[in-house]
Amino acid sequence: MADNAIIEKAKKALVAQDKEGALEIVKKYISDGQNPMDLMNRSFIPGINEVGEQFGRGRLFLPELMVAADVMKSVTDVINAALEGGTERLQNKGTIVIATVKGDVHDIGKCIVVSLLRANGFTVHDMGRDVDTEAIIDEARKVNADIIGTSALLTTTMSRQKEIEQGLAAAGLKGRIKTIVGGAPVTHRWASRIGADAYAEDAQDGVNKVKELLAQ
Ligand code: B1M
Repeated sequence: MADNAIIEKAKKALVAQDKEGALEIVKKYISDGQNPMDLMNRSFIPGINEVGEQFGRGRLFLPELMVAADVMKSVTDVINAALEGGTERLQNKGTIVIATVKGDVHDIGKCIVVSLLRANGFTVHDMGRDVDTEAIIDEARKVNADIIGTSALLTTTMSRQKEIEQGLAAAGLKGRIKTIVGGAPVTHRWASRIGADAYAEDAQDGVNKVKELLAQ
């Protein structure tokens, strides 16, 4: 279990937009053989949420939000590399196409989900962010995906997740390709309303739900 002082220090470095400080803590943590998801869940996610809250209240402005996002992205990249590199590749347990929906550039959470899925032996086609609905469905068809996963962070882009369900139904693929949705404004209720097969609250929940969907 991580030392509370390190957890607090890492969170503070992110909120203070101190990239060097945050990276130093992460690298040392990993080289000490500790689980970096501990740092992600207890320092960096609460830290970026605090930044988002301050931005929402007008206490931080867009340039500061962007610098904090850059720090978050850098530490996430290091943590994701450690997660993926440290895992022995097993046989493919299932194929997932994943993307952040059209009009939405938030991809930090989606990248964490991708890394944890890969670390658990799934083949993931990560299409990136701001991805067109049709392109996501085409890719899923092309790679014979079992599941499409989408992330939406804006209330204005959540409707793209509904478009995926409608697109799959129109293509006669609903039910054959399962869907999972996530992102900060997304809820279980939203997932049920649009007819998605699963909702995941966080990355670990995403892995669990993917396993459940593939077992059905
Ligand atoms: Co923006 N942003 N942002 N932003 N941003 C939010 C989302 C916001 C809530 C901030 C606020 O006002 N308090 C607000 C949205 C309000 C709303 O929709 N009602 C907002 C806004 C307004 C905007 C802009 C419009 C600002 C502007 O330009 N005026 C703009 C929009 C750009 C666009 O997309 N078109 C914008 C831009 C940006 C940055 C580029 C600066 C940056 C993103 C950088 C990047 O991602 N590469 C950014 C950031 C960093 C945030 C906040 C602060 C943090 C998001 C984040 O990375 N969280 C965010 C506030 C917040 O969410 N608290 C905010 C950490 C990440 C690990 O969590 O992504 O939720 P999250 O992922 C979690 C779970 O949700 C889940 O697992 C992850 C790990 O636990 N999950 C899944 C996510 N996807 C999943 C998929 C799954 C399963 C689980 O299966 C497929």
